[in-house]
Amino acid sequence: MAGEAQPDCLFCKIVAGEIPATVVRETERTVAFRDINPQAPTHVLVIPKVHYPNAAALAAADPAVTAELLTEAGRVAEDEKIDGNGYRMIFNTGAGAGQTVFHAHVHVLGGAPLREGLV
Ligand code: DGP
Repeated sequence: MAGEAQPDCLFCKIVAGEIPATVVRETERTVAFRDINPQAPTHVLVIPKVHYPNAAALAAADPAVTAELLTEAGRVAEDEKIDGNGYRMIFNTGAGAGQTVFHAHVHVLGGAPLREGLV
């Protein structure tokens, strides 16, 4: 069923505590943890605990948790003190855009000057 944990999903396993992660924030419905392959001094992923393949599917199914995901991403930026100089939230959607884990997540990146431009 939509939203249910998927047995082969890496991020569902992190939610379940089956794979370790460096968790920096957690709510009843979201988890924020450090990316294993950081692309900036701060690189945190914020995910919903429910499984949807990407952010658009999550937003269509559960607007409330989508809003919480963004609120939590902003709080990560505050906690990490990257909000002053600017930071980036990225939702890669589809393999052609670089998505490799098909469980909705937002990347929070900052702590150094970020390259200008979108692609
Ligand atoms: P994306 O390319 O947008 O699907 O981003 C997936 C991110 O997940 C990528 O930046 C690397 C990260 N990642 C993959 N495996 C793990 C893991 O086991 N632990 C953590 N913390 N991050 C992971």
